[in-house]
Amino acid sequence: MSSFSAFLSKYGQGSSHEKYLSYGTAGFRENAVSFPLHTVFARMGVLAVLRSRYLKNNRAVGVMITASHNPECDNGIKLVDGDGGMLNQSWEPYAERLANATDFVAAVTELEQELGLTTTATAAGEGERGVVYVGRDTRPHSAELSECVKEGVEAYGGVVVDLGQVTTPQLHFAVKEQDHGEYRESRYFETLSAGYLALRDGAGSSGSDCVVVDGANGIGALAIVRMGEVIGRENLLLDVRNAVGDGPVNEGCGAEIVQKGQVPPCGVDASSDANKLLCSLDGDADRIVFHSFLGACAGACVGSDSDRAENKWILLDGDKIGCLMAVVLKQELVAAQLEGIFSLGVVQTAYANGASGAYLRSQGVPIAMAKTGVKYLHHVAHQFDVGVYFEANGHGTVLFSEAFLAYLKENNGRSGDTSDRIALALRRLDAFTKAINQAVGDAISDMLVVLACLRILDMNLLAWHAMYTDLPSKQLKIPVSNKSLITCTEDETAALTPPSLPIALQEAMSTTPLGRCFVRPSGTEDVVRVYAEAETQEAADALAAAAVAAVHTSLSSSVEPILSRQHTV
Ligand code: 16G
Ligand code: MG
Repeated sequence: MSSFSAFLSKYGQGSSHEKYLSYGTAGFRENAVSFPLHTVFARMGVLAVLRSRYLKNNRAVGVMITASHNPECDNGIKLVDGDGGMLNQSWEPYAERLANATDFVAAVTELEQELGLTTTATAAGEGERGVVYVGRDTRPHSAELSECVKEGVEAYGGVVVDLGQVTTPQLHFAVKEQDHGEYRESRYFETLSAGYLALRDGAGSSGSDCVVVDGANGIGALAIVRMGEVIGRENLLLDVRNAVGDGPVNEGCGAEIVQKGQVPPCGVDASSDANKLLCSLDGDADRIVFHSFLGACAGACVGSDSDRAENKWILLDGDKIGCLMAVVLKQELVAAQLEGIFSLGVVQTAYANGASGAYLRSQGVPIAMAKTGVKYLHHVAHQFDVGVYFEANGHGTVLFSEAFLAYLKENNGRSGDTSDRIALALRRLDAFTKAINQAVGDAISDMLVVLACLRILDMNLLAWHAMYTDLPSKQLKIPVSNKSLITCTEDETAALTPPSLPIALQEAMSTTPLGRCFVRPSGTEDVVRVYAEAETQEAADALAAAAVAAVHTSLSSSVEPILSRQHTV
């Protein structure tokens, strides 16, 4: 589409929907069948051009078409900022304004003026036009919706770089790496695979790492096969289940149901897959959890004989991944004699199992807390030179400070007075920075780093699982009409309102051994989420039930005055 007026006649000036769309934790997300997403997506193309033009040197930004772990009927949009991270939060209201505008031209003009972008993009010279990288997942409606975004970009004078079907982290990586020149799809695979091979180099046994991958019937299954080819079967043996076309995205499989539901995905088998390392990605491959069926085993085992006889299923979630990476990073920082010079810390959310926090403290690793949502953890992780962040649901990565990266660049490979162990530690730390996707949490990158970390520690999956034992936990959601009545402290560990709620929750916890619970309004659905953990599963279930009751009671008492006022009018 060449002109802005043609764009307007196609998509209209006014709002295409009645519901006010909010920019949730990770962008807009709706049912793609019943909600008119086309106009919203086209408008986000315009917003992306504005963002790129606003950034220095016309830095490219990204737009990803995906509804992540949601059912296949949903779709959504995630905006990637010029540094490869998530859209700067100060721009989220602008995205909402354009998505919901009843007079789109007026809204764009107003925004241009507010941002000081007085020349309209269509009249801007070459090099000032704004560049937008567009990626999409494998959902059936994603290709069409990505065309809408591209039309918005081009109609507003921007330049599209179409990445086609990519994982969300591939798009983040491409935007982050744009300084290296023109977009080259293979750069992602080359960088991560080289990092992984360097990280495992010289560690323990040789031979292939073996892993069964649940690709959630989505884009991750395609990208991971490609990564496996680049790495080579002599190093990595992948057995991909739930590939594209095996079923609807995320249906019966993928990280969401595995972690939240604490059940294995379809496509794996308790007896024929026993003792294998299994992992599940989500629909856009920006998170991962590991799992396994315990079976009869020859060497050291965890779990009782009866657990193994029953092929008991175990889950290694984001907390376990974060702990594993933190342990390796701490070990190598100590070996490189850098402990105390560069800081290391782990960022968790209220969902982190209490046992993982206790384990990290026992290892002398500081913990910082953040609100749920990648953008919040990412921000907090920057306070460390080596900042590991993971949500229990499997979103996470490691960030390294500029000072730390500069130190590695200067010292890695330096010979002379460096002992072998110092040199090895520097090599490993350097390889870690390449194998991990520092733009955003990345299921494929995280999987490679986990495999290399297990090698470095000479640990099998059972020893990893035995690092600490999770406290039994329970998660529930309560559909509510006004979730905003529930408010929490900044790190979401305690409720603030309605006023009776924190008191009731505190009371329930005080009578539960090792009991901890919290409630929070979801950032992605119209529900209040409940988390409870305790010494036993029964106690965790009971605590969760008590928290649900406390939410209902506090909400009904908080709406009572309004109802009674209405009655008296
Ligand atoms: C989004 C977030 C995830 C968070 C989840 C919480 C990103 C990329 N994803 O999926 O980090 O855990 O929302 O959802 O930021 P909730 O607010 O509905 O519980
Ligand atoms: Mg996702």
